[in-house]
Amino acid sequence: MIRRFQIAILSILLLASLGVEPVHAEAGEDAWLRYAPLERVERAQYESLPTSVVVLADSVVLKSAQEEVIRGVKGMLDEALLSRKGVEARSIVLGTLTSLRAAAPGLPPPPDTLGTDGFWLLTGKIRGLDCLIVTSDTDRGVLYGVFALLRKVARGEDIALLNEVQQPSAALRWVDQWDNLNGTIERGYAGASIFFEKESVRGDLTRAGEYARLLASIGVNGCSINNVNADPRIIDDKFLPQLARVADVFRSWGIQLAVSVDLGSPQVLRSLNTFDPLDPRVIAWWRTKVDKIYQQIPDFGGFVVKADSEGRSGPSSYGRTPADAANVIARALKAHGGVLFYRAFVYDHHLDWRNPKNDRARAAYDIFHPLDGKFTDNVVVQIKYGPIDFQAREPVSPLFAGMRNVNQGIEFQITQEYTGQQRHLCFLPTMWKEVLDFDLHVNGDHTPVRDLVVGKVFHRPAGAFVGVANVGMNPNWLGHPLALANLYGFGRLAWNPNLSAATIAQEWARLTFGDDSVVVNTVTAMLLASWHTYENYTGPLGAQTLTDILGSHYGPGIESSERNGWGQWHRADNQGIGMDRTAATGTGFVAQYPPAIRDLYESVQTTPDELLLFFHHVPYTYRLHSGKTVIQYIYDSHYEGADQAAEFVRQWQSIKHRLSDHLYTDVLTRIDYQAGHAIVWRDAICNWFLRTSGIPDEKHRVGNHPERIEAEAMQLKGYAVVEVTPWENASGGKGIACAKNSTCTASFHSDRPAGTYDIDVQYFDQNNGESKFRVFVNDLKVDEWVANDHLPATKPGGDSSTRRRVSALALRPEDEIRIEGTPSGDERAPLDYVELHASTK
Ligand code: GCW
Repeated sequence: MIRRFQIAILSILLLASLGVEPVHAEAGEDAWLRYAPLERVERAQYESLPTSVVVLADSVVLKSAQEEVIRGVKGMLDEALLSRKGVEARSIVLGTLTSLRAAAPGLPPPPDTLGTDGFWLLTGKIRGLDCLIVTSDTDRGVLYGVFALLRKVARGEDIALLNEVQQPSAALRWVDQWDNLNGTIERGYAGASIFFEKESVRGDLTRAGEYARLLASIGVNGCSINNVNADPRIIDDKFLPQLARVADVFRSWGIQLAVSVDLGSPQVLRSLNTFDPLDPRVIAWWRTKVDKIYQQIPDFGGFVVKADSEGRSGPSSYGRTPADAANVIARALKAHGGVLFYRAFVYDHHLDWRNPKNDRARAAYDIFHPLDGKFTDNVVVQIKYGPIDFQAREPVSPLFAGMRNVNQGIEFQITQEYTGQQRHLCFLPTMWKEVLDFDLHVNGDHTPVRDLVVGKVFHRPAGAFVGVANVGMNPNWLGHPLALANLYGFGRLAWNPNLSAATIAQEWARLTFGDDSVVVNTVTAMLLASWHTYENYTGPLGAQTLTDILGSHYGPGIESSERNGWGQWHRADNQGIGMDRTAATGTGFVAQYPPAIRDLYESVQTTPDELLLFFHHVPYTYRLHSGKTVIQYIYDSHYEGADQAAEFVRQWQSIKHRLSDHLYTDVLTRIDYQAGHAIVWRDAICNWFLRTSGIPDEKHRVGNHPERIEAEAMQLKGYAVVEVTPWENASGGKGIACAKNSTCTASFHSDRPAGTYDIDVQYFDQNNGESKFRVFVNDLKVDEWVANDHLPATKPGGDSSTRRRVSALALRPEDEIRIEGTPSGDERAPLDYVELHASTK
């Protein structure tokens, strides 16, 4: 570490002595707020920028705004702005409209209403001096204006003449964290909680403050900090001072603190023998509790509730409805201006899978639609974008069209639970945009989801965007440097859902990596291709992500969806695949949509291919609109997806010299792994469908791997053959594991012509040991490594399968290739196969 630091310092000194600035793109904890120095040419256009910054009133938020301008201008333009109390010279002026009017009575009114969080950027004269004004009705709006201004500079935009108003589309733009009090995070893939450790709020909340700054920069205004599977202790009286400390670090960034609460709290925390929401003692309990919270946190945002879902307690225990429960708590919050988010993710996870009429997709609508009009106006019903659960492809939830007299919020998942867990590149704004742009045709009108969720269509007082973020202590917040584009994209879409995915990708790449257009364009192209690529190798035609839904939600697990009560069924058998959700013959789910959409999905002919299997059960030989059969599509899309994942590696390699070594290697390691894991996915799904359908791949790829040598077919010393379950998650259904406590070997002789080869060693890297591997060609050691990744697996299978590439080896016929594996703990140096490819180098 120290050595690396010394080298970094030396290279900076060296570059400085040469008068050269380091220009290589970097990422890291500053994320998109790096304020990297602009190139000289671009900097020139900001020469006439004011040299001081004036804040018209005292407030913690305005102070943040002022410090941010100073920080941004220093970083990008190397100018030290002076902070002033009054306008004495050309200045950047920050303040609310009211204070601005007092300072500059002659100022015209803004060209548009600003709303609570909107802002106005304006170049104008104050006391005859040219000023750059950032104003709003609220301090928070000024802060957002400052970030927008700095974004313009970072992107080299002209700011000489500004007169621009921006308002957010939704009043509530929140992120949820699923952090547990012990510091773990449910479905978090980037280290420990930034909020909690050892059953308490962390002593050092520096990261929480930095997170608040990141969130503010994209216009997020609320954050619920604990798991929706809530620990009742979060609102124990003893805990409230700790929550107040988090609220303190959030406050200066305009972020309202919220928490998730367990409906059983009145019973668990105090010896009430009930949590029946309509029991007067329970009503009083919530009121007192909420009052106490507001005594300590006057700007508290509110609560998030997950109830009657996945084993959580809920109103159904007392025959009460979600509205009964929500309203009791919401009324207590209302007195203080707080909001209650009640999640519509309520379903029975013990559904009888034998009954073809049962359908988990129906649950949210069946339960909440009848409650339309029954929630108080500070309740937001928080609806996942699709009717199942954050899958890589789902139709939009019909509930967005089904509740006219209730505030709605849309819930997206920034943390990539079902979309590669930040080990796979998957830029989600592309998917979110499809959801937001989807026209549900309420009353036959143009009613895209983006208008429904913000309350525009049904004239609701509030609307919300919620993103489950799950950032952690990992320096770059989400683990994968490119995954931060998802957090950025969430905030930008919550602010303005009309932005395109391409604009967001490009903006993010530019802010994060600087102004090298080759880097920006390459990264943008990778981001934009990534969701569809992921979908291609993980789940076809709307059959959902074919992952292990009973365990990690990570690698392939095709049958884990079936024959259990969770209801993520795809109903694949040896004749066909898909859920019949039609009104005529299926579960009737389609009838939950407005007529135009119902008709679209009711008919197999008009259902778009990408959702075919979500709505219909069809034979494998069914022909898609493209003319391809379903089975051939499954094969082709998985091969295309894996090929595209390999392409990401080449794209990233093509910009190597423009990136810092650290960034290059960090991302390369991940996308190289992804390319390997995409092959694991491809093979598992293709082989499973080949065996199940009995229909061969027209292109003869599936099941044919002439370049592959199965480990179980090698000469083994100490290694034993093991069956892998499910079988499709290992090549040939088998692997080998070292049965001794010392080193085992697996070897074979090359039967290829003399040449240069890349050797891919496919092995299993479990998280319960750190096996060592060494590769020899004859007696020459050509590679060695330790299997010490932390993949979500304790046994050989689709979650742990990974590969090591040994590049550019000269091989002669009959050369012996030998792999030595030394087990560690329960990880028995397991291997799946080796492939020899003519080298590309
Ligand atoms: O997707 C599922 C997750 C659960 C999560 C649940 C939810 C917090 O697997 O881990 O619980 O959704 O959204 O409540």
